[in-house]
Order: sequence, then C-alpha cells, then structure tokens
Amino acid sequence: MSVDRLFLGLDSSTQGLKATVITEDLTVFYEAAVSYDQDLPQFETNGGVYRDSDGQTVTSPPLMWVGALDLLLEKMNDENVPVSRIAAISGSGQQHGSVWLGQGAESRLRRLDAQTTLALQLEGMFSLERSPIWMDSSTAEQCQNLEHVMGGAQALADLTGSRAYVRFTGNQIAKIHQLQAGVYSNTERICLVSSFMASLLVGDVVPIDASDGSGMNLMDIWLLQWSADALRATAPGLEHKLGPVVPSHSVVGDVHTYYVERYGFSPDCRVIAFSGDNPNSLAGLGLQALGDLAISMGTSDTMFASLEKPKPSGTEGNIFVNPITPGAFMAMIVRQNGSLAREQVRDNVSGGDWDTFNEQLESTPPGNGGKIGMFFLEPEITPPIARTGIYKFDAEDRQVDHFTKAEDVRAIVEGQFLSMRLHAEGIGITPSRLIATGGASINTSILKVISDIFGKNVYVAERADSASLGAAYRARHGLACKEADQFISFATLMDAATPYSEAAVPDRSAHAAYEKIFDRFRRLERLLC
Ligand code: XUL
Repeated sequence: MSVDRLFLGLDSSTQGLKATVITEDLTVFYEAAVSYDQDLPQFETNGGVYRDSDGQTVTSPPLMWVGALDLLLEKMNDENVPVSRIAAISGSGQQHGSVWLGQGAESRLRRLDAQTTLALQLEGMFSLERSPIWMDSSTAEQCQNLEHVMGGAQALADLTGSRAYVRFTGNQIAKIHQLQAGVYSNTERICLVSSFMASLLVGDVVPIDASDGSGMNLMDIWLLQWSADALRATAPGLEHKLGPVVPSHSVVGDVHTYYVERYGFSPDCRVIAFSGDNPNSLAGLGLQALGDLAISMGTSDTMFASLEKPKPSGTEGNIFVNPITPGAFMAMIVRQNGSLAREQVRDNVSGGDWDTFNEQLESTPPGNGGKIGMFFLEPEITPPIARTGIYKFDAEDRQVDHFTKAEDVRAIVEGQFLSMRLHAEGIGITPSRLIATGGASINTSILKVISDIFGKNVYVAERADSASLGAAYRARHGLACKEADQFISFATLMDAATPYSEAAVPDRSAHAAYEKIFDRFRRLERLLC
C-alpha cells in the first residue's frame, strides 16, 4: 500500500553518519545518527579525520564509514523502525573524498553475506586504507599542472565548472598516481564517498551522479560526462576506474540481499544515486527560486543557489550540475573555516559555552568599532589561503595582536560572513533572501549578524539537517521518476513541504555599519591572499 511507504536518506558526513526517514507526504518519521569519534573509537579519528603533521594532508579511513552503516542500521532495528516499508534509499556524502577499491573489490561487494558484518567482510578491500577528503590541501602542484594543460584556470572552469581546487578529486587522484604508482595500478575502481555508500547498499560499484561528479575537475558540466582531456591530464586509464556518470535522480540498483536478510529490508527497495552533501542540502531546502541563497553552517560554511545560466569563474566559487533540475546548475562557495573555527574561538574566549559566546557577540556593536578579524585556523578555500593564521586589524588598518574577548567573538562571525558576501558577489549571486541551515543555524545571534551584513531577511529551514532530509526527498523523487518512467518535477513533489520560517530581519543602521567597512574588508582580505 503506497500510503505506508517510507523513504530513507543517509548522510555520510565528515563527522558522522545520519539517517532521516520520511513518509510519502514528506513528514519526518525517524532520525538517528552515529558519530565516528564516539561510536567507532577504534579508528581514533578526531572529528572523523586524521590530520598529517604536514598540515595539508587530511584523510579518513573508509572502513570506518562501512562500520558506521551497520551501526546505524542496527540502531534502526533496535528502535523498531519498520525498514521493510522503506521503498527507496538515497544519500549524501561529504564532497570530493575518494574511496579506492583494490582488485577483486567488486566481486567481494557482490558476495556480501548476511551472517557477518560489512566491516569484517570488506576489510582489506581498499587499495588505500586512508581516503583523501575535502579538507586535504596537499595537491597545489597537481592543480597547477591541470590548469596549465587545460589552457588556464578560466578554460578549466568553463569546462568543469571550477578552476583547479586542491580538494577536488581529480587532483587528489593525480597526486596518488604520481606518488603511489603501485596503489594507482592496484586500484580496480575509484568512488566518491557518495557513490561508495550507495555501492555498499547495492552490493556492486554504482555510478557517480553528475552533481557530485562536478566536484572533481574531471567532468564536462555541459555534457554530463567525463572530459577526455581532463582525464588524460590526470592519470592513465581513469575512465574505466571511474565508471559512468548518471543523472542524480537515477535508480542505481536494488538493495543487496545482505540488507534484506540481516535487517529486514524489502528486496524491492530501490537505491537512488547518492550525491554530495551540498547538492542534497539544496534538495532538502527545495531551493529553486532565483534569489534564494542558502547558507549552510556545518563543519565548513557553504553558500549555494540554483541557477540556469552559470558563468564559471577562473578565480572563485564552483558551478555544479543541479541535483534536482535537469539542465540547471548550482553555484557554490565554501569557507573551510566554518563551525570548527567558531567552536575554537568559543572554547578559547567563551569558556566553551555558546550562551557566553552569544552574550559577548551582542555586547559589541555591529562593525566592531572598525576592528576586523580573519581567522584561518585551517587552510582556507575561499579566499584561497594556504597558510593558517589569525589576522586582526584595528580601525586604522594596523595589524594588532589583541582584541578583547568579546571583540574576538564579533570579529570571527563578522569576518566569516563579510567574506561570504564578498565572494557571493564575486560569482554574480545577488540574493533576495537567505536561507540558513546546518548546525549553527539555530544560533539566532549569528543569524542576526548575517542578516545585517547582507541587508536581507534570513529564514531557517524547519530542520537543521538538510543534507539527510534532502537525500530522503531525493529517494522519493527518484522513485517517482522511475515509476512514471519519465522525469517528474521535484517542485511538484515538494508542495507538501513547508521548509522555512523567518529568523532575522536586517537592522538599517547595522547594515549601514557593514556597508561602511565592506571595502576595507575587501582590501585587507586581498592583502592576505
Ligand atoms: C564542498 C566541500 C565541503 C564538503 C563538506 O565543496 O568541500 O562543503 O562537502 O562536507
């Protein structure tokens, strides 16, 4: 009975794995999460990752992501979620991370046995035990080479949607091919985190979807297929290792009998292509109207919008294929120093307490009396800054060592979102309203600053976890398309969802204070790049 059907969205993020189950009418039915650090302590990750001492190499163990899937499904069984009613599953993965499968991996996936765990069966399947992830910034040389071979940064962006970015998968692949030739040749297939998680469910290596595939510097975003030139410039024989690209709403298979026998899934449960976390958030927010700009505040802060006629930039931002509207695109800007950087300041100057952080923020005036701070605690993606550091300027643009604690709090929040506004303008995004999502979107003091900086209303999504919710919506959408045997507009299915409520309106004098310092901010930031 269709009325009883459920849809599962999974989000394999940097720090954990989440599940959101929705009903046919898009109501959230169940949610659960597994934290890598806490629930899989044997992997000894910090925030889900390993940071090498070079300050640039950042990896995660793919076997941990495998272990998390069993843990989460066990939890669903323990909590009596009627998994047999789940008609389709889709998912989200942190973008750009790659999973390297060694020889024989495909047949191991096909032979999964319900008597024992995935991790026990798949251990040793990887040709790289540590997957490079989006926080890695160790491929500057490969990026330079790719841009050179492809005719420059703008030419590469015109083709693949982005100039060469250190975290983008193609450059990571080039590095491994150059430095670990044996690993490269022993690799049967290379997946993204998203397509890998879908592969685990199907029990076979499934295709990469076009939206997440846009984050590799390898795909022609206009033709939705690998660019032969970009592949050639990256590593030999890559097309076979990557497999095909499919539209994001494609069915990529049914769940493997492992999940039927071990957890009670229906053998008819379909798996819809998984995609990146930002594309899924766009789906979770139903973001289609021009002028709607989403700000997602998670480990990183990202900003994205749907658009029809993108102009890829050879200097900043990314253009991806749109995950819900064929023929459309999404523009995105990522600031690596997002929540983690705010948390570090909260720990250093607010005693680790958000209420204190917010009181300090509110005790200082918009514009911070002319004081400007830029906190690059990790290498930054936008603007591209490889060297970490904290830069503080007084009202006369002199670099200073100290702000008061409250000024530090205001400086990090203002610095982050002034930069967001600056770079949004840089890729031609002029928002008419802002939609906040992600963990920090519950912080109304931060939302107020964002509203004042952009001079626009800020709305919040009803639920902060738009990536796993978006994946659940996409599961329902993908199945609807399959059943109708044609593409159905995502918007018509989303009518039932009422995603936003107003959270902050701009104050005219506060906005004027930011207008006054905006050019100074632009100039000072440029000095650091
Ligand atoms: C996007 C990016 C990050 C990761 C975080 O380009 O690098 O937002 O997707 O999960």
